[in-house]
Amino acid sequence: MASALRPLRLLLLGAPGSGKGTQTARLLKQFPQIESVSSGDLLRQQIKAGTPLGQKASLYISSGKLLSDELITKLIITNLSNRKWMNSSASWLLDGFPRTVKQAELLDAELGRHSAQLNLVVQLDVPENVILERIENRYVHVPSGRVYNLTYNPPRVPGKDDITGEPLTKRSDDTYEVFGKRLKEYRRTVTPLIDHYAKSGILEKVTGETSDIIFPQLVKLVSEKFGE
Ligand code: G5P
Ligand code: MG
Repeated sequence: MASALRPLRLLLLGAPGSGKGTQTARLLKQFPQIESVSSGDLLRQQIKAGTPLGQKASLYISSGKLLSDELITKLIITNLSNRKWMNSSASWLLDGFPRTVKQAELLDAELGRHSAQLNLVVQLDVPENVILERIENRYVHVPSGRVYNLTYNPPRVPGKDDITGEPLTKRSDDTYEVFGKRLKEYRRTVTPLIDHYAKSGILEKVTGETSDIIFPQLVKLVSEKFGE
């Protein structure tokens, strides 16, 4: 059932494959007034469009490395400004950005100028052995960011997006080798980032082996803190 909300500015953070995109889609369905931005989706759209940024991003993504803090922060802040999210009582969530302390500081400074600081950060805590099994079976619809898994949430028609019927693709970074590098990057960056948000008192953690276990915990957090 859809629910009303006070303005929510949420960051979902978690390891590659922990279910950030999956939880985002479910939250948007549950709370239709929330909108979302995924840094990875924005980059994949740039790659698909063949822009100069996309060409650069492609090299980083396919090798499992993070883009520079300055570049990704500029992309996201421009996106937030274009949507006028910082100057309104909009409710929104970020998936995959910030993921370094430097990115968090740059974002804090920008949001602070608009009195629109993040007011909730949720860490999705999913065991790594569970995550590894998911990636081989992932397919995505790049224009929308919709994500499928051949066993967990398969498309209704094999190889096609449920809504548009357009073809699904594999991500270039969903190979065993690159996924290992992405996990390593996550382990390297996550602790300082968690410390950063713990200090501001807005950090929560939800734990579980499946997205079905995690989702009700997320809904509870959002409803308790922001429900009307
Ligand atoms: P992304 O795109 O941000 P990651 O690595 O952070 O990529 P990813 O892989 O997109 O995160 P996710 O969104 O957390 O994972 O997970 P998901 O897609 O929802 O779920 C994974 C799979 O599991 C799906 O197939 C889903 O259907 C399935 N699934 C979900 N729940 C369950 C379940 O309960 N059971 C089962 N069996 N399956 C399930 O970033 C990509 C790259 O972009 C650059 C970097 O190069 C990065 O590596 N980038 C940045 N660089 C610098 N700074 C930033 N802020 C950057 N952001 C992106
Ligand atoms: Mg994702």
